[in-house]
Amino acid sequence: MNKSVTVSLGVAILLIGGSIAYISNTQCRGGACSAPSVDKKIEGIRPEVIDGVQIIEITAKGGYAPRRTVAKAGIPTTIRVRTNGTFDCSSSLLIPQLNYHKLLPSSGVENIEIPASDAKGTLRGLCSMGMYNFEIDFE
Ligand SMILES: [Cu+2]
Repeated sequence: MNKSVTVSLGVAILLIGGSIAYISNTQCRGGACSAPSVDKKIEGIRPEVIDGVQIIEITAKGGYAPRRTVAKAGIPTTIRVRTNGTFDCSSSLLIPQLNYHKLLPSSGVENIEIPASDAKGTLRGLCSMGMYNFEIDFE
């Protein structure tokens, strides 16, 4: 084996080894791909309270995110639903417990005010067809 063959063999081994390490780092493990783990991170964030009003942010586009929010019970709350190029049925939002039903604009912000007395238990929102939903747990 001459010198240049040995060097290129070494480079090839390094490249193969590197790409195997790269692939195993980016692979989904146990069916958990990057998207659900991002959702879990968002779920962990407590809603912000501004001037005594709790703001719960929900994004509506191809479903609702985060799917579950843990909020504080018994304080005035605003559910802020954002659409951004939302042309699927998640823009047709229903919150049965609040008798709320509205067709949201494809892009915009909708504030749904909830009095302190209604900020309790579990509040469920869903699209008008019932395929997508989200849940707010007041604790
Ligand atoms: Cu739907």
